[in-house]
Amino acid sequence: MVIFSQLNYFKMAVLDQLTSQEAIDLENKYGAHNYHPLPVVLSKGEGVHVWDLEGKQYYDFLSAYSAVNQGHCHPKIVGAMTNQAQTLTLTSRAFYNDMLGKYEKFATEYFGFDKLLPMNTGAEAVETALKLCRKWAYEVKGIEENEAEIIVCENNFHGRTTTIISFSNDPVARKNFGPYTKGFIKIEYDNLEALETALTSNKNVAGFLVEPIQGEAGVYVPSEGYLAKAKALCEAHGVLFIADEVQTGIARTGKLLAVDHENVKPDILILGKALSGGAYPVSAVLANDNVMNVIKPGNHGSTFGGNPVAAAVAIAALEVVKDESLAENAEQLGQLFRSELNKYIETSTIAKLVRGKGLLNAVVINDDEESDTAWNICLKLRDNGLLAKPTHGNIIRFAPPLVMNEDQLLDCVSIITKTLQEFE
Ligand code: IF1
Repeated sequence: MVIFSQLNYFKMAVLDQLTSQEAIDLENKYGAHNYHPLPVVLSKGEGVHVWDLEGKQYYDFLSAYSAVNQGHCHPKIVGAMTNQAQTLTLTSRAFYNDMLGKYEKFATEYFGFDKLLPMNTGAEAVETALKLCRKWAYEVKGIEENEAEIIVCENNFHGRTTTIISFSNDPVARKNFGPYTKGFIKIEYDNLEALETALTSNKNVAGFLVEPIQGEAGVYVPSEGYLAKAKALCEAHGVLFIADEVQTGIARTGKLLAVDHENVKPDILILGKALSGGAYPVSAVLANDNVMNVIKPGNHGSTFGGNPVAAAVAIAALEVVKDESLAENAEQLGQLFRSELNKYIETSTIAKLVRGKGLLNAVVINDDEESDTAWNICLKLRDNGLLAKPTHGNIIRFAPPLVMNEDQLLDCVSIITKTLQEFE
């Protein structure tokens, strides 16, 4: 056995380049099986393209779940990261560093808030927002301690921590992870009556946490005016409106933030993913002083939160969004994408509808949730040079990097429609 494993190791050492199958086998053998990836092994990314180990090129139509909005390995972002990484990577918040204050000033002015609390992952930022909302409820609103309730929506996705899955209704994400955190009221998404009822029948409501578009649920765009009316209801009841823009933010939906489509100003804004352009884990919670100032030294923190590399990367990533007009591009190309797909859907038996905003879209496949049709379509899309993945069952999310141009988009529409044609 020893000989075999040494030989095997030697073989691997000699093979500085793995085959895709070898890479998959390594993950299956040595990695936890907490994902079921599409069978493709990526080894290079640039702009809207990724390449597998055998050198095949693909259009990336997932963008790492909307983290790579600025395109893979954007030179300005990678340059900022490389430069900072060779200067000072991490100080912890035990000391000041010369990058964090600059980033906080830049980002609070960029999004229009008084303060920013820096974290690393989206889930950490959501957890931070929940803690902030609760503390504000006890110390400013005057709710009795440990009695605060936060309203959330059915079919939400806000991350994978124990508290966050406590208010998920996805059994796969939730089962056997109990006991669950209390203090959450679930209501139907895009239902203002349900929100009003929850606000009027519970005296301890502290906040309303909502995705401006429900991404993982299948790119559910709420009715026109929902966000604005929901914010108004929260205001009327002295409840914080908390927008989770981890997936919908940073120009993805055709505006800088998805809430901008309705000119809604959240009381707490949660950002992640493309805040770094996918180069480095960077997330953030933004709020005005009346909320953020309840946080005192020692209340909250993180080893890597606000580190110099994250600060440098986030500034560059946000500059790229404006310099390259990514929101405007997402708006235009998104309209083109949906209008082209709708032409195909008119006569299709396999594709039921396309929905979305900007370049966050999904196509609903005409088959039931349990079928593997959407998965098989994604396998064929992969063979035809485009990578996408179903969200739930029969819904395929299409979310390319926002740096795509019109010719590339039309090329992708052609790949998608030709692939769907094979399933008619
Ligand atoms: C997975 C999708 C899932 C998010 C929103 C917070 C977070 C996410 C609106 C947490 C993360 C990722 C997580 C990843 C798959 C992907 C995802 F919707 F984007 F497709 F799962 F629903 N708020 N979404 O979408 O951010 O901690 O991951 O940085 O967990 O499988 P994170």
